[in-house]
Parts: sequence; C-alpha cells; structure tokens
Amino acid sequence: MSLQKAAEALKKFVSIVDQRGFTMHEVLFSVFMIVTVLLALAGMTTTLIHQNSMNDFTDTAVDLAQDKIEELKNALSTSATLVDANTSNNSDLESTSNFDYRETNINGLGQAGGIYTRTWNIADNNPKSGMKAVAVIVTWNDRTGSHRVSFRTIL
Ligand SMILES: [Ca+2]
Repeated sequence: MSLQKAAEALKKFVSIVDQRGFTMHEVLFSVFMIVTVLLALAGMTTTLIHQNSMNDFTDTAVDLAQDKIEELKNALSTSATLVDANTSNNSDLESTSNFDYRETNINGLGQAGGIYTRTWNIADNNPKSGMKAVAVIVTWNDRTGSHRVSFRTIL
C-alpha cells in the first residue's frame, strides 16, 4: 500500500467516525467514568493530606521530647531542673496528671503559643541509688483526637 493510499484510507476512516459521532450512552458512560476516577483521586488526596499533617505533628512532638531529654542530660546533677519535685509519681513516670514538671501550650520550638504539652517526671535513686529515671511525655490534641509520644532515659 502506497503512502498516498494509506492517507486516503485514513481520511475515509476519520470521515466515517466524524459522521457517526458518539451516542448519548457513550458520552454519559465516559462522563461517569471520569467523575468516578476524579472522586477517587480526591478522596485519596484528602487522606494523604491528613496523614501528612499527622506525621508533622508527631515529628514535632518527638523533637520536643528529645530536646527536653538532651537538656536534662546536659544539666548538672545538682541542677534545679533535675530535682524530683513530686515523689508521689515515682511509681508511674508516664503519668501526665501527676507530674513533676509541665509546659503547656508550647509550639515546636518549646515557646508559648502552640498545641503541645510537655511533661517530664523524675524519680531519684531509680533504678539504683544515685541514678535518676526520667520520662518525657508530649501530648497534643488535633481534630483526629488526643495523641502522645513518650521517651524514657536514665541519668
Ligand atoms: Ca517524681
């Protein structure tokens, strides 16, 4: 088949398709399929945005807890920040209601104006004499509920 004949055949085919067009059923089905795919993509996008937001909150909370642990590790053993200020919580260092120290409404930098609460509890002579068990708990609320991260260390 020469190139000219192929071009003529293609023109004829296009002409037939142009004259026939699409039926209403074909158009409606196509629109339905496009809308279905777009709605599915929109739902997945919303889920991804929520998950990404949640990950950001958790990352910030972990940073806040690690910052406090580093601060306490770098403090001298005689520092006021390492005093076991509340001995009644020493058997439950994960408690956020019966605490040694607390900072409320802090942001990711530990400054006022955020959604996080950072609590840290200290138990003297735990697990051995002269040691301090420390728990740092960061909590926050967002539209999905209440969340917390906690870390423990021994100084
Ligand atoms: Ca304590």
